[in-house]
Amino acid sequence: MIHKLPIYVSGEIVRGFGRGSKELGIPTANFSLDVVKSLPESLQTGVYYGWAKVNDSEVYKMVLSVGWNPFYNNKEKSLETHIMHKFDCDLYGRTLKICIVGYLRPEQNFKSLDDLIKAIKSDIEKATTLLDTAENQKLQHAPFFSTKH
Ligand code: ADP
Ligand code: RBF
Ligand code: MG
Repeated sequence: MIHKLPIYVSGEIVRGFGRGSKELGIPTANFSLDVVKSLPESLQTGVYYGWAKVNDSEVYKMVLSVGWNPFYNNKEKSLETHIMHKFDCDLYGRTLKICIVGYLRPEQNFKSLDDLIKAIKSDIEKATTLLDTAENQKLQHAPFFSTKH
């Protein structure tokens, strides 16, 4: 069964393998394993889109990967958010709040790093458009983003 969306998740941004920015040119803010384990089991792995806020920033568009990154064959399940905003510094230790709005596709393996990057760029384009609908815009203003926790 597919979990009903939206889902709201909040937690500290921790260090991952550092591959997002270096290898892909697409940084992803990682949540700790505790946060990953607190997700409903019915939330299937895959690529999602939604809204994100770091500490007291604005609410930005985001894309999210949930799973084991088949291209890298990770041992631990991860929850990684790429925020569609250019930040001037790194965000480790800050609080990330996300609203998971919709599902895009399952996680896949790819023949090359270039194919993985192309797929993520296409996810970002789709998410950018999908988040402009009136229904999805409403979630950008959800009370979740204006409370402290
Ligand atoms: P890690 O493996 O430690 O998660 P990444 O290479 O994936 O490292 O880069 C993610 C880090 O880059 C984030 O934790 C954050 O500090 C920083 N960062 C800068 N801009 C963004 C952005 N637009 N979206 C997500 N993280 C960003
Ligand atoms: N990793 C995969 O192995 N397969 C995927 O299909 C995949 N899709 C992703 C989609 C998005 C929008 C993002 C942000 C990441 C995705 N990743 C995927 C994870 C990617 O491998 C990971 O972010 C980097 O390894 C850096 O940790
Ligand atoms: Mg990352």
